[in-house]
Amino acid sequence: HVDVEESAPTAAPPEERPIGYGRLKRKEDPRFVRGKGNYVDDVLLPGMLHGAVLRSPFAHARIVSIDTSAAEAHPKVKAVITGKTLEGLGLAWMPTLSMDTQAVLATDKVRFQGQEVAFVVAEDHYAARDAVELIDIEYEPLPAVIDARRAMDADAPVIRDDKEGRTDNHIFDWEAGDPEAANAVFERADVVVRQEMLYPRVHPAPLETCGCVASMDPVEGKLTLWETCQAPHAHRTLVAMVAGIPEQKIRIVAPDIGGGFGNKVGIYPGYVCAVVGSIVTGKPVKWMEDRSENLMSTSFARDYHMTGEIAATRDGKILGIRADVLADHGAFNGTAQPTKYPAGFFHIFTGSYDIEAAHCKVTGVYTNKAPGGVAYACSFRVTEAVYLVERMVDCLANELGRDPAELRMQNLLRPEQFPYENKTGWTYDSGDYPTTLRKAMDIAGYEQLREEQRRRRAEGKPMGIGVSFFTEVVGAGARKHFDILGLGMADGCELRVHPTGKAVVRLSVQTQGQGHETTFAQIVAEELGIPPEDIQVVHGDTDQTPFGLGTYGSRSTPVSGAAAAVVARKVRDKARLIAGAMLEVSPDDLDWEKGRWFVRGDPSAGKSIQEIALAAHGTLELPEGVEGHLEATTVYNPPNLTFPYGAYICVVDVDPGTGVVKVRRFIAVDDCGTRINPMIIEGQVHGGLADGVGMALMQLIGFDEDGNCLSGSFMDYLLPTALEVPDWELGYTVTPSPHHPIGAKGIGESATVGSPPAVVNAVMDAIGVRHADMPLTPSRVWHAMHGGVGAP
Ligand code: MCN
Ligand code: CUM
Repeated sequence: HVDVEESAPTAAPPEERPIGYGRLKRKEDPRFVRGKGNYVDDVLLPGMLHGAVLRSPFAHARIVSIDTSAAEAHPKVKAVITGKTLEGLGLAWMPTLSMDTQAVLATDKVRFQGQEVAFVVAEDHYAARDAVELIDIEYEPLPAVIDARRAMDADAPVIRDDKEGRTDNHIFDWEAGDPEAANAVFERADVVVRQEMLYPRVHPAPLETCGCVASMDPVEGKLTLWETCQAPHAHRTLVAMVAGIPEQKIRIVAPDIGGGFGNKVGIYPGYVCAVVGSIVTGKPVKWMEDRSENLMSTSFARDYHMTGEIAATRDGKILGIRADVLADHGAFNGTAQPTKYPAGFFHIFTGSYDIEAAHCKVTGVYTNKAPGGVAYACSFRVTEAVYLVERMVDCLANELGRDPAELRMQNLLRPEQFPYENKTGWTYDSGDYPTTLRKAMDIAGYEQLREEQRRRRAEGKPMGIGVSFFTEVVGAGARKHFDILGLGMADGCELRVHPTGKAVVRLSVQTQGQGHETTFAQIVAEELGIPPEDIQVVHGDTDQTPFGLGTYGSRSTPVSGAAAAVVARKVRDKARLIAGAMLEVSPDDLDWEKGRWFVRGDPSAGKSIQEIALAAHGTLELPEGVEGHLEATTVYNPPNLTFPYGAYICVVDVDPGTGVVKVRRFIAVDDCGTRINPMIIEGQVHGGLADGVGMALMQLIGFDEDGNCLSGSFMDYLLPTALEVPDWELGYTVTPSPHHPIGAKGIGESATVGSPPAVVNAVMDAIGVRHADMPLTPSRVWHAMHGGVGAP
């Protein structure tokens, strides 16, 4: 049953009409709302054992000795695995997504608090946890590097002394743009504003933590690995390379995923240990981390120390932007990003503005903190880039005494400049920025808000209005330029239409809550005219789906969504040939209307896609060169990325006595090109806006000076609830991507990327301070108001 919401904008002009039934209710939700989801922790296999990880209490320490005898003597323990065990198998270290190495279980030193040191396999989860406590380890504590700004000091302890010849904590230097051109515009600018800012370490914190079930079939030599995973095919190849198991003997299954947000892109030591545990015991082994393990040891996000500089003329024309960044990558460089780009896509930091020159420089360093990075709905560091430029534009507005919305309007790229080549090598595909900003200002009632602000100020009530305008870059490949560990970012897709006209589409991407089972059916439905409920979407199982690099960087719609449209068009073309044979006319004389081919000039003579599917499997004599059945495959290699954008306005009230920030209103106008399912898009935006409020006001993975993680639970790491967020006020514009088959751009991370600067800009506007770092907790805001931390 197709359930189309009343409010579906069916009367909208064609370019705004959503794809394949628009606001279709999510096909996956009945199982979720009835408690029938199938998550990794729901996987139960006969004879299954349970693993638990022993973790380091120190941020930096030498391992003197490990005594596992008491744990091994525990009656329910089946195996105790240490770094030594793994060394024997050549598995003590594994490659990271950045071509670095990471300890699976520590052998020489521990390098962050929470690092994996030993793995116990036992009959049940509780016994495994108990036995972990019985392992006796002697550590020799070492001084730790916690502040990235100290990492390159001459006397800083060398963290990665496992690497031959290493004498410091430097990882990489990387730059983009033209330094000379940037210097030239900065020299002739009337105004230069410089600001240091930190995008603090935060965590994606999905509700479902990470884990796996590893089952090695000793007879077939086949490994089945159920994993919380955003990229099953990439994981399979990696497992094959790391463990030396032939790739065809590995099956990765990502069942229902309870949120990923980037946390489930990489491979964690626990997965490798579970595989080894299964090989050693001959039984399936489940490992599921708890909340503290998730927050303390899995892929964090951000941790960028940035210095921004913006140059402008006195009348507010922005000429250039520069950035100097120190990137804290933790103890192992495990960030996920294309090989060419160690700072991800940070070089989109020129934002949405028509400028003359730009230059950025990023230095990566090791610290004694958990590895990972890039995660948390960031589009490969676009979060940091957008935060930098949108804070800098506000700093400039502050310096010039200009209204921040008006200053943005003056500098935004104009529609006729697209496709626009920016100063760091990106080609923005399409956009009409002023219309989008204008729309957000209209929804907000911007002029009235400024009026109200003046009134309230006079009464001693600080109110702030924060604006941000962001341009994202999502949808990597092309495979020539974008890869993970050498695997190019192209995605396969397979579509079969069965004899009764029902279809199955197989994807290489992996939903973690984004609704792919619905929206990908809608894409195929739009192209073939088969109703979405007749189209089954298969994903998350490498035995059943074509190769592709998975879901992150909001690439599913730009890449895999394009593949789904292309494969459906291939099926449609084949259906045309078969319809010609059925109607005994030349295929050239057929026209398509949604769901059927008909004879040009005689619409009554036609064949529906369902009739054609049956004939394709039947006894009909097929034309020369046409194979039977109705199916197709494709691999989509995008010619460019897509550049979604948006204008956000945040209204806050600040309690002058306590520094508590109340987000009163939040207006978000997004443009993700052609909209497939507006309801799902709104859900993605709602989630991302909540993330943004969380990061701006309350989230921080903090450490004390010894490297103890201070944010290991939801008591300390705060997720915003319905109480902390307003009713979101959304709008949209539609500027299709010119190169995408249906004109769609990504949306999954737009709001997380665009909203933090809007909130921070609003708070700074309220308290009249140029800059204070996130999270803007009450104490930080209070101190900033009273000339303390973060005052100009
Ligand atoms: N969509 C649409 N029309 C468009 C664009 C997208 O209807 N023009 C739909 C898509 O078809 C898809 C959803 O919106 O159902 C998100 O699509 P897309 O922007 O392509 O992003 P991905 O599917 O690749 O999702 C990844 C992105 C990332 S990288 C993070 S991080 C994040 C995010 O999605 N993690 C999430 N949103 C999340 N939402 C949930 N519920 N859970 C997560 O873990
Ligand atoms: Cu950067 S988090 Mo998402 O790209 O999986």
